[in-house]
Amino acid sequence: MELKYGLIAVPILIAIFVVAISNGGQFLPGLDSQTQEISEQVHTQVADAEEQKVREYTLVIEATDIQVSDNAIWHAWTYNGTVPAPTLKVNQGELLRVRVINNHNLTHSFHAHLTDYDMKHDGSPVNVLTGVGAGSMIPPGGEWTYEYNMDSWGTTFFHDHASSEGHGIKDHILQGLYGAIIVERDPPKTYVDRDIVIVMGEIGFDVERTAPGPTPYFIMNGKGMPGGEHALGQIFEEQGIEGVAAQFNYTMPVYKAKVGETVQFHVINLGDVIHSFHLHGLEMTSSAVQRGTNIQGTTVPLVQGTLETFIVKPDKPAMWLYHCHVVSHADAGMIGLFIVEE
Ligand SMILES: [Cu+2]
Repeated sequence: MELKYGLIAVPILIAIFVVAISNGGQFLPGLDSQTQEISEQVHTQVADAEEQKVREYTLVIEATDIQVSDNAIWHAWTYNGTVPAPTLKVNQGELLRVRVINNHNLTHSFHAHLTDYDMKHDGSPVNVLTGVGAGSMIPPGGEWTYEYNMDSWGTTFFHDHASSEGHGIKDHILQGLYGAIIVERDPPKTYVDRDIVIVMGEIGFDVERTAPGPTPYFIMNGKGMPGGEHALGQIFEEQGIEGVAAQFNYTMPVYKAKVGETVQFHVINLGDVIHSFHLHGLEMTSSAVQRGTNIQGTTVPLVQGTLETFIVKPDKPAMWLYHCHVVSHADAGMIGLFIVEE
């Protein structure tokens, strides 16, 4: 049976491709790449007679209901209403200042995997134990402003580092409190046309099932389609290409780029189990962990709390699948599409 499903999935993806080609090379027109906007403020401050640019963001922690499938609502906890949080972009040499307001009914924090900051901005339980920056573990209704010097460049991430009675740090993170930080190097990488952030993980504990059937568990950017490729094939059989398109950025993260662009993927595992990221059909050149080398076998291994950044240069129109190569996770929902248009 499993072989049969695999054989079905391939022709279906080819069928999607043919539909797209017959449409003038435009894959499902009207679909915009998914973006998460966040406003920022930039100004210059003078400290110790040295000028430094300050980049400021505000994040609000709040309960957010997310319809993750036709039969499930995730009562998530979010920074600014999305999972993952909006990506914070900052330049090497700047001061990153993040004001975090806690509008949720539990204590939370903002803990960034960065290296040049005062301990009072750690956002971990040690702040409470030592009394240094105890407020960085933010009680309900409170706020804290975290500051970091951006000495080095690259991609990293942040997450809640609090726990509460009945909910460990695992629950606090998987409920949705995480996001990426991209530190642009000085001078900037002007050759990158597009950044795509993908955070892999498992869904939090508070998912309400509203109808029978499987619900998403393994997710990328908060999205997962139980049944994976097989489920996608069934949707195509029953509802045609429109049914497939209806899943885009609903149960399946979908990103677009143009032929000839240089696209940088930032793939992060903030789950509690190992994930791996496999992108079909494109040479992946590492710009982080394996810097400068091609990623062998086009699969990135990601243990918990790690990331890889890589560059692809698509040279022809295509619809490429990407998925966790712990393939049971792909079956359970971890699939997505990278669409390259003329
Ligand atoms: Cu996985």
